[in-house]
Amino acid sequence: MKRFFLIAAMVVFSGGMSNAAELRVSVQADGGELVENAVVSLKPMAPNLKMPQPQAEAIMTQEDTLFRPFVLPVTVGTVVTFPNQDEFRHQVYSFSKPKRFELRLYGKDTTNSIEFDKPGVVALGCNIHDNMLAYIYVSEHPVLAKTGADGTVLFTDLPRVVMKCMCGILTKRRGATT
Ligand SMILES: [Cu+2]
Repeated sequence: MKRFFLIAAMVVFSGGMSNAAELRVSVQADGGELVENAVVSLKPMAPNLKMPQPQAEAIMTQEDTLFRPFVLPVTVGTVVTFPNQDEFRHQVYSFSKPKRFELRLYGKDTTNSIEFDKPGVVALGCNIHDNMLAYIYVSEHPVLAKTGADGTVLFTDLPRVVMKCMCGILTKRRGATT
């Protein structure tokens, strides 16, 4: 099994009167290759902090018989909409424990929204198109993001406190494209 390393390279405090900090996190596999789409979340180790507000809504699009994005990081309580940009219909479902659901067959004219109210990883599929696969990563922490193609993620406007940094790696099983 492949091992992954989390490199937090590290806190840069903004100058002047600001109390905000920046944190750049890099995720690498043990061969040194940079890992895209790793979800990095931060948990502040101090109580009663004013943290950046998590997003209340997010979008998981169906387009060209794919989900976009492949990995969607959200905080618990986020409502995700599932717009269909294709000329044909999809039937999206998940059997994952944090959110089991199935949307009825729908086309462009229907707006589906689901609240993700428990933490964990929700794998998405489509009953019509077997190759469709994506993940919604539901975190209890308000600060989270995924790595880009360069394997890094940059957090800004963080409070200047010690934070625990966690990472989830999601891989492309079932031969999804892109
Ligand atoms: Cu589909």
